[in-house]
Amino acid sequence: MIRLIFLILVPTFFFHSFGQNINLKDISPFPIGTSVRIQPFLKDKKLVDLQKRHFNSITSGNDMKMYEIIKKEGVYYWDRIDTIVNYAKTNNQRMFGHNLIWHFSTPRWVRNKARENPAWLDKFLKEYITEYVSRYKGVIHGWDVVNEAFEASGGEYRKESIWYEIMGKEYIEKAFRYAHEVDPDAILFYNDFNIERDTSKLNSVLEMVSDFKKRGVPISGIGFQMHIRMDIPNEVIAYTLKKAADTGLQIHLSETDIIFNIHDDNKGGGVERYKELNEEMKLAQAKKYKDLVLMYRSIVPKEQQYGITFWGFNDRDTWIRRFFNMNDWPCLFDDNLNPKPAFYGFSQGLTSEL
Ligand code: 9MR
Repeated sequence: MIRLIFLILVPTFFFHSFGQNINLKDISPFPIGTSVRIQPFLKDKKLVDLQKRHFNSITSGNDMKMYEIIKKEGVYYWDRIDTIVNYAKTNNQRMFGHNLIWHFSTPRWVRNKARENPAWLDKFLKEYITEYVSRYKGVIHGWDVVNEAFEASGGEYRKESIWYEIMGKEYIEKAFRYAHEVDPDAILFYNDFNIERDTSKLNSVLEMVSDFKKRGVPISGIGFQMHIRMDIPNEVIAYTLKKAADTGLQIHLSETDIIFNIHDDNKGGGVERYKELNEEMKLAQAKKYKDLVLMYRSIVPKEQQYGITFWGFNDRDTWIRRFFNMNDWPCLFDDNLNPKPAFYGFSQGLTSEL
């Protein structure tokens, strides 16, 4: 018992005393980002203050997806993007674009029209990307050009995608080429989940990347979403990061969070192994966050460190609870917007000597 109290209290005290005056962005050697849903976000002063204090890169969690932008043919809704872009400019933050093409956010009208008139889809792809990327040329620093083009596991191209169904895998390279034509300076990413743990999936992504590089398809980065669980081994993460970094491309941890419970990646719904978060779990999570940053810093060469972005930064608003209908505590800040040991672990990972 005494040993347990010691094990918990000492590191907790250490984490807290270490971190009283930390601003993440000021101690980080690379940009630190978070996603936000701009409307509820701007209404919450405490959230905005925290975001400004700790982050210098911002991603939209939802508002920049195709189904939000082109709800009807020919009608673009830019208002929310303009709001988030203004926020980024005013607060001197890097604006990251998530995402141009994703099967999941392709609106129904696009899917229907593509099935009626398959030749139209490529024209639409070009028109949509050209319109969107040119509007924010020089403003949006980098884009997730294509998101999740591979199956959840195993490494096959994702079949249930209107893009693949009609255009085959060529839609991916076309999307990169169209985006690059309009904004040659934008950093263009392929973004996916589970590539930090599923080596078959990662290998397929890397095969695609190497083919792109050989043929001059303008890809500049790989986004590891990095939605991880406590039990994903560090060795596997280190191995996959190294393989990806060996391409020489930018590496973005684009949607980072660390959960305790498990969920099915193919559909909603989770398995709640843990109903409550205890001190021991908090410290284990702090260590995992620390390990993750240390791996990023030591494995990915400095000039390829595009940054670490969190998919939301507090447990109260995390997408995990809504999306999988389960409880969890994946973020750096808790339900009351106070920093968790995870925050201090992450900070230590940013600053400790390698
Ligand atoms: O967190 C996002 C959630 O609010 C949206 O409802 C959902 C569908 O658009 O997308 C979630 O974000 C996903 C991201 O865009 C791509 N990678 C997985 C993220 C979590 O599902």
